[in-house]
Amino acid sequence: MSNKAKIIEYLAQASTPLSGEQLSQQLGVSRTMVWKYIQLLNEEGYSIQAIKKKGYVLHGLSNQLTKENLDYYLTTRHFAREFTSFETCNSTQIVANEQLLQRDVAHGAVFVSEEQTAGKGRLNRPWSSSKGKGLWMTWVLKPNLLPHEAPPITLVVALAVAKAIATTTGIQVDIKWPNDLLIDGKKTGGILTELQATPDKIEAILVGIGLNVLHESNDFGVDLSSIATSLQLHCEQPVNRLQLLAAVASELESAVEQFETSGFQPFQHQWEQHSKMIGQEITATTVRETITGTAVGLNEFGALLVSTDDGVRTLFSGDVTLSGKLDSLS
Ligand code: BTX
Repeated sequence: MSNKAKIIEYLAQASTPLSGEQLSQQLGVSRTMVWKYIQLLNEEGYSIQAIKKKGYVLHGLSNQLTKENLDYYLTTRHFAREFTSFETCNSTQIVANEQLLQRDVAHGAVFVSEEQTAGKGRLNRPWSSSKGKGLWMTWVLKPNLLPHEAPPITLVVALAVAKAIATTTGIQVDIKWPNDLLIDGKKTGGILTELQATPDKIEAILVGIGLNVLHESNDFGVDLSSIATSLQLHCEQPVNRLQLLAAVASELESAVEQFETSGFQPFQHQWEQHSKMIGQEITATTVRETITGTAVGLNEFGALLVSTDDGVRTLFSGDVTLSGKLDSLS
């Protein structure tokens, strides 16, 4: 752990101000060095106040997406240990793909950007990724799976992200098949999974996760204001993006491990419980057709089962609209 990270840890644990003398003894560096570290931490976005004759007090943890800030929260063995962040990029999916072509990227590596200028959703739909407001991230997975076993990974990831959101903010998001995270019917997150494989082997799965975290209502443009929401709009406490990112890393690490060993079956029931769409009338649009019926559950491969007048249909991909709700939910 770096000296700066140690200072944050000592200050976060202290119930009274810590003097420069106390910190210099704990770290084994001079008081001038302690003062310099405090300046740097404040520049990085932490809020550390120096109270005369008493010492330093930590008021706020930084929301800046740096490796050092993340390390403070990270508990994983592998996930997010390889961490690359950008102030801006076109799309973290594109960046991750470029990196994979150039070097050996680790399983569980993550690429994060404060802003994306060409963020994308499924079928190349645009994904709005405003600066400093969200978590726009791509995880590189190299799981021990065969290509045909990979498709339910989107649902496994959705569940893991929902759990991370619940532990960090207390918000119970609703999961809409196959890749949306909703609060009160509005989208707060989306997942884009891109598989790189030969018929015999998965080279990598790029899991793009877009989470609207810190947006105020007027941060969404006209197109999105009626269909999108953010976590902060539903949480009374300030939401810390780094804490959320670390929680996502931790949930993803254990979920992917379990998926590799046991397949989708252990997630099936949990997923059905998390999703309000089961039992509802839906319209599903696939590249081939539009189907209307009742969503009755998932099968062991993560496909959606829809009861229609012609019997139960099995959907492997598509966009779902809950009947009576806006098209934009898809
Ligand atoms: P999707 O195709 O299910 O959703 C895209 C649709 O969602 C858009 O057509 C638009 O209606 C709506 N939308 C766009 N931006 C937002 C937003 N910020 N909040 C709510 N709704 C929105 C979902 O695709 C998958 C999104 C993955 C995004 C991540 S971010 C990191 C990574 N990099 C990248 O380029 N994409 C992924």
